[in-house]
Amino acid sequence: MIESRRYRAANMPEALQQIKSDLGSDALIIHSQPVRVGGMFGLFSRPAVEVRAAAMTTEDDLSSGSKLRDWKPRQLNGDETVALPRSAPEPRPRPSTPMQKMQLEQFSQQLGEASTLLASAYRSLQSEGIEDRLVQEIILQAKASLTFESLGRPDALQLVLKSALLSKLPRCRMRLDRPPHLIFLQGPTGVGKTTTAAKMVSLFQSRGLRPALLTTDVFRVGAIAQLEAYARILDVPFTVAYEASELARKAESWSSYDVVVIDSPGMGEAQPERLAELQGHVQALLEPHNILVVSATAKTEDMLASVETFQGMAPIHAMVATKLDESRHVGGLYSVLQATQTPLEFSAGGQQVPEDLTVGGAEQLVARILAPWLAAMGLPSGSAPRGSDL
Ligand SMILES: Nc1nc2c(ncn2[C@@H]2O[C@H](COP(=O)(O)OP(=O)(O)OP(=O)(O)O)[C@@H](O)[C@H]2O)c(=O)[nH]1
Ligand SMILES: [Mg+2]
Repeated sequence: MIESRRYRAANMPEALQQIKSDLGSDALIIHSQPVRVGGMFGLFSRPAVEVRAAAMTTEDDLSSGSKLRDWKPRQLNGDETVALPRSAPEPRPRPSTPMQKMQLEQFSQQLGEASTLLASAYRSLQSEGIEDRLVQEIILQAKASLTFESLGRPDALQLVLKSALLSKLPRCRMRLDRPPHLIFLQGPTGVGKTTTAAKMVSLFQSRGLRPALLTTDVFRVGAIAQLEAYARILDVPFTVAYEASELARKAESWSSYDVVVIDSPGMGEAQPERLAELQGHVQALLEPHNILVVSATAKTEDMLASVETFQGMAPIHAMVATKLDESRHVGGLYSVLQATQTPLEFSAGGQQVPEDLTVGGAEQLVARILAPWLAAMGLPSGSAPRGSDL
């Protein structure tokens, strides 16, 4: 006959000593788990260990004054019960049929394959530069979407990973045929604001809209001439505003245009006067759509710092990511979009005006993030555009 009992002790050696003296040295440990004892409302409790042990006994053992029959709960340190009263015998599991055994084996094999796949995806997303906590969330979300049949299938995991990645980014609401009237491009120096302004104007033209170009960059040598040259090539009106009231007046005088794209000088934390001026410009305008331009080649912390700096001046409604053609990993950009919950409204993947600009770009971003993992799995990368594909 098998006897099983539960013991609770301060630590494992103490529990083993109890078991040995109660059940003898042939006793088997069936299960052990750390527990907490004492305390109030879950606070100040002490760690302990709970162990279930079993041993073979004979009727003789029970009748002839064996250790088992004499067994009683014992106290440790005067107040802690170290061994629990004898519990009811464990219900015996019904023997499995051959079919059930086969199903169990298949299931555990599928589970094993699924965890290997999930671990490889985890590593890949990490090395693409996605922040650790976010990778964990994405992998868990993808895992929860897998069905029994799809466990262990890389093609199925690809789909759920893609939708988990996309679900964490806010939706792009930019419509090329119905853009906001005033689009105000802002951002650090050299990220591609002026080039993007020209590309945008060209995109709006291609949809039959009447756009106009305006700049507040009166600081950088050659800035006015740069945008003026684009305006001439694209054949759109162009003007410069030197201060807030002039900006407001000129923007208003262009109310008959479908969309006015406003360029601004590059700036950052180190130029508080320019930032204050930018704030004045935003406040002077009637409902400008503020877009932060970031370079995908920048470090994650720098992109986050930019969002913080510009958001401190005026609300940021969306982002444009530039230089996607030059960035090897885009997980940092993904993490920033996710952390700040800012929609990606345009993506630029090259210097060509107007070719290298597309609306949105979250899908392409996700495709690029997944591309190395898909390649490792031997799956076609679908749409993993780079450079001028964007
Ligand atoms: N490779 C690549 N280069 C780009 C992209 N967008 C802009 N550039 C280049 O980046 C450089 C700077 O672009 P600008 O548009 O002048 O940048 P900016 O933000 O207006 O710069 P400042 O006005 O000085 O702050 C130029 O050489 C552009 O051709 C892009 O998507 N990919
Ligand atoms: Mg510029």
